[in-house]
Amino acid sequence: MAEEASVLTSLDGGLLTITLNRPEKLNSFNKAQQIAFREAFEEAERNDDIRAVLLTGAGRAFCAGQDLGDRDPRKMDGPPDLSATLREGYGPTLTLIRQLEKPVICAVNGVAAGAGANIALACDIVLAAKSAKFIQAFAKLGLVPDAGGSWSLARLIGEARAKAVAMTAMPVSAEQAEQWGMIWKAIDDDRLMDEATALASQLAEGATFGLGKTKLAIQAAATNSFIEQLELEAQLQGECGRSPDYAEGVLAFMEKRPAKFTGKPA
Ligand code: LHQ
Repeated sequence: MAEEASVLTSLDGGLLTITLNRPEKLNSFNKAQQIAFREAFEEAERNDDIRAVLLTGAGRAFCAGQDLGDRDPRKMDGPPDLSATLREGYGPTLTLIRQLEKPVICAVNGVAAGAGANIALACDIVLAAKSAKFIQAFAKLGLVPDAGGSWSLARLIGEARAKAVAMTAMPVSAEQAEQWGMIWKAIDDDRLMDEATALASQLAEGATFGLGKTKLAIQAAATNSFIEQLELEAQLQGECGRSPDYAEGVLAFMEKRPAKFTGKPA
């Protein structure tokens, strides 16, 4: 029997749903899953019909990070090259997620540990089931937070909390994560997928060009000065102003009807 795909994708309207699918290993990443995961985001970037992405996990977990079964020191000749795993494996996919000019929504359906937690935090809008937990498991392994975690945590929850959760590996509940501003919303478990799908579908029908530029602008604010950001806004707004969705948005307002966006660029 053919092995089941470790990453499932489905396209419904403009929404691409990506599901991590190794539930018996809590969707932890082996090499094949890492590659399939990257390919799913490459498709999201390449295919103009895709206007938003919803990322989630199969089974009771979102993702337990790296598959530690692949790192068993008893089965290895020497220490692994973790720099290579990050540079060649996780890094390019995380870069794709951050640079993709389309909204990426994450529905954290259960525990998110190690790289799994930080992949979630790299997404644009994160919803989590109230039973889900975020665990910076790295401290238990003698590692630093990776998959962008040291960056995301420091920016989202500030240095004091970031250092504490990273050094203690304490599980952070979804509700705590919401209160800290680490995620957008904690949602009752049985409502998570309906709410996440509704939000992602709504965004997939939005003014994709403008939403993509909104994402880039907000991300750039982390390193730009206020003055630089004003200039970036002027430049991006110039591009948005030439997009068909801007004309449609204004027309729809004047005609007192809902806008019908195409997501097409200027
Ligand atoms: C697992 C895993 C797992 C394999 C659960 N691997 N099987 C990046 C680049 C390069 C290298 C190194 O690292 C990184 C980034 C990283 O992600 S490092 C961090 C790696 N992840 C962890 O340290 C988390 C390890 N897992 C856990 O701490 C727990 O499993 C959590 C807290 C996630 C869930 O706990 P429970 O709900 O109690 O479930 P469990 O522990 O019983 O796990 C269920 C099964 O899943 C079990 O298998 P089994 O055959 O015994 O039923 C686990 O062995 C397996 N599993 N995580 N990462």
